[in-house]
Amino acid sequence: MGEEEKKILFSAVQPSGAVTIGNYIGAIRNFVKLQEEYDCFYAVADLHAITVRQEPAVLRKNTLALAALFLACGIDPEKCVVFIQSHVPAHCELTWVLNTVTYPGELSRMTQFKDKSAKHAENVNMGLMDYPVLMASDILLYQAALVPVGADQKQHLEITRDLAVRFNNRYGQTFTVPEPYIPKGSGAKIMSLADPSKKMSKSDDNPNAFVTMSDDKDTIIRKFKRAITDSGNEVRFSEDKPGVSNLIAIYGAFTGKTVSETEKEFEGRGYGDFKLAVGEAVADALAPVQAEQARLLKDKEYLNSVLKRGAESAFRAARRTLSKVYRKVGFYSGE
Ligand code: AQP
Repeated sequence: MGEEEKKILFSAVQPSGAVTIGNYIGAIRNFVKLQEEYDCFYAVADLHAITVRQEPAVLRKNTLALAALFLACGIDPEKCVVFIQSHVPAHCELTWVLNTVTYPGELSRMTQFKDKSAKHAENVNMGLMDYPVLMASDILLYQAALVPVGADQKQHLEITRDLAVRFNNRYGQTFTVPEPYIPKGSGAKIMSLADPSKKMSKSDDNPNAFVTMSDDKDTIIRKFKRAITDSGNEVRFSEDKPGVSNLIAIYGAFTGKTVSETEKEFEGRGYGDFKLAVGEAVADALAPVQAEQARLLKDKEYLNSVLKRGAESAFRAARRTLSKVYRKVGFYSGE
């Protein structure tokens, strides 16, 4: 009795490849921090992943690996609801209804749609365009007040808010209008190691552009050694040094050091030393996570039980919102 009700939080990651340290810094590590304060729903977004062509066997493998990674990073399934998006049909059901209050123009304007359409010109499908409506459904189904995401997803959060307000205005108060939780400073958008003007993405064709959460130490160090840096040799965070600034942000995320602490540590030591130190810091931080993920992946029975329990809890919460939506739009319930 008397315990204050916690606010609800939702977020998800697509199993569209091996998860990168960008996904971790921008999103997953905040999932862990926020689990004490909020009632959290964390999903493996497999429905989103197929908006780009996936190899079915690889998608299945990546899905379980991502669920295990959530737990290995410290998401506690006793505190949070961890589930696979396609296990809860309400995500697709609400998407259909929200599609009827969404305009094609607002979807075709989305940066991610434009980028991915250009990149996958042979497969510009309706799902790719409708991605933000499915994402709005994910969030609104759980009445989430907060959504931790990287800066690249800000535009999709805005459309989610627009759709919630539009639906509420048309049919009466139904959805909580969510706020984004975007990490402050440079961690909100980790850039590609091969081209610091582009964000780091797990589906980048160049494997040297990203470091995955499962790369081994040698690979990590090699990738950082090859990372594109800027002219000069001074380790300093500034707009005209996007490559080095990105490495400073990554180093800070894994060591807890501030920008000025890092600049001081590497004063007069040059890029070579710094890149090696970043690689070592990242590899050392990832080693225990990788070991725990591997242990979990061997215990499929446990993982399946967590995901089954998660899907059941998510289903119950989602069903409440979906029933309300169906009533509001005038669907006959048969009761
Ligand atoms: N480079 C990044 N820096 C900070 N945050 C990032 N995120 C993604 N890339 C970065 C955040 O990670 C969360 C999960 O992302 P997602 O898998 O749902 O989709 P995405 O944003 O499209 O991520 P990717 O890695 O670029 O995947 P692909 O290549 O498949 O499209 C989100 O909160 C995102 O902001």
